[in-house]
Amino acid sequence: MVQVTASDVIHSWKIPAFGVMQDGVPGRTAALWFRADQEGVYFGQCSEICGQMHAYMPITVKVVSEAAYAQWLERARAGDVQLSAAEIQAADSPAAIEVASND
Ligand SMILES: [Cu+2]
Repeated sequence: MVQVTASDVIHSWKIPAFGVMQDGVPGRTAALWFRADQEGVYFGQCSEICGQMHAYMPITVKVVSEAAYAQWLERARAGDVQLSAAEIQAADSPAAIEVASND
């Protein structure tokens, strides 16, 4: 489940590969859910013409295995929420990113 809100104007959180879109409204919290069947990096974009910086509001969802999530959660609880250099490099490498499609 994903909770969506905004702090300035109305935005719209959309990930086409998951078939979800939810407005983010200041002062309110909305929720949506989706089922991700494949690991990978999924991209979206704010889908509300929200202002001058609208074109610079990409959305990224990284779907990982339960084991990888548990490992990340353990590190986050210890205060290590920064990506390692290896993770950043892996994310920048086209071979390491499986971009999902709507197929
Ligand atoms: Cu926006």
